[in-house]
Amino acid sequence: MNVGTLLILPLLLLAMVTPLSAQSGWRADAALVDSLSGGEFIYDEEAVPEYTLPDPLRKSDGSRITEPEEWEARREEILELFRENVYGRRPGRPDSLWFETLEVDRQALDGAATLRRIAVHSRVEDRHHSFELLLFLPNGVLGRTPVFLLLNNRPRTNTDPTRQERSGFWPVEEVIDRGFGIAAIQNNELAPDDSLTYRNGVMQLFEGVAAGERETDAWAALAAWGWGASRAMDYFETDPDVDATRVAVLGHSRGGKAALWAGAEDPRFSLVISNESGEGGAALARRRFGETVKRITTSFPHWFAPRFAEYADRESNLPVDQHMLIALMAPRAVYVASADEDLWADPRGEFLSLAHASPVFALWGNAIVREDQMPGLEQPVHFGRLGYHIRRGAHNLTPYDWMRFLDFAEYLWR
Ligand code: GTR
Repeated sequence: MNVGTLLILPLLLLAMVTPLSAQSGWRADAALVDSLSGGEFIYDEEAVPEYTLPDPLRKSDGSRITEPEEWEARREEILELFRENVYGRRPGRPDSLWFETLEVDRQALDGAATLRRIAVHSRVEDRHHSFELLLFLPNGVLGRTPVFLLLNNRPRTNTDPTRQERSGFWPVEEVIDRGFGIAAIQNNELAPDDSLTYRNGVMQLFEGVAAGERETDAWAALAAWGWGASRAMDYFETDPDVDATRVAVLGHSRGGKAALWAGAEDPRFSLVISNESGEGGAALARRRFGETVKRITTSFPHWFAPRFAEYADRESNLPVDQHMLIALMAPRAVYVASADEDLWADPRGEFLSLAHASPVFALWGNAIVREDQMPGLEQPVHFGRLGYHIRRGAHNLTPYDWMRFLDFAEYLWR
């Protein structure tokens, strides 16, 4: 960028203020945008290229579906496109799967909850894999309890079952207080988050010791983390205290991308929550705002099927965009959350995905979400089975976000 452009940028941003704020309750903060826009990445609405999104309701034969009964076949087409081009193909349940109770503490949180630590074991041929599932359920509840399952992409100290360390990333006490169960798995136990070692987890269970080139549609870390979520769901279905028909899967950032793909691959999750998942998650790739396909497949090649990297700088050639990932959840429920300083994740692109997924949910009578309905800061909205908020502050998963997810679940389920 030359000096002239740099000088003119703040003026351009000022000019943007009126039309954009009239259009939506939120716009990128001008000062922040100004400080970020010197590099190769797009941080201002004016620079977003024109794009046309693929229509989630138009089948590959060119016809357009209008009835809920037609969705399943179209959904299968979209799922295949995402497997082939973005996340890869993950295996199903292993030959043998069993659960071992490592600990039960009926007096956790001073008697307010029961803690279970479960080892989830899998065997394929002579290979074995296991990972741990943490679950707190409120005590004194009649009947089964809905559960929020976090795919933890942060260090294990964020999900400390002893509660000596408390983190807003997994606010057990607050969630139990509101009568919900809360669970977590550690992504690293399924696939280490590292491009050299990511195959040393559950991929080894299915493939043996990793060797050689990967297929263009091979599964990768995001799919492996989501596979773990499905095995956790297998456990929930066996636990008489859990309401397996009301399990929400959620994650933050890379964990949010994995949660969305987990919900797409496994329709048993009745609520799917993305917190600031950005590129490869809720944000529309064609906007090229903040992180891009090129950047993410260069920094994190181990998250996606190898084919995805071929769309670097060619986003408009993708047969899908991320609104179709959200649409795969229909007619279940989806909540998307953004943060105003997290421009790397493209808050507006995350909201627009939800809006452009809404015509699919409308097959069941859900409201259509319009582009101009993006709410202002900390004004959560529930559009039927779709929910959204944008929080003040930086890239993180906080108790504020959790409480809004619980509000949405109460509105859906109570
Ligand atoms: C970033 C990455 C994002 C997001 C984030 C995170 O470095 O570019 O896509 O996933 O990490 O997981 O916090």
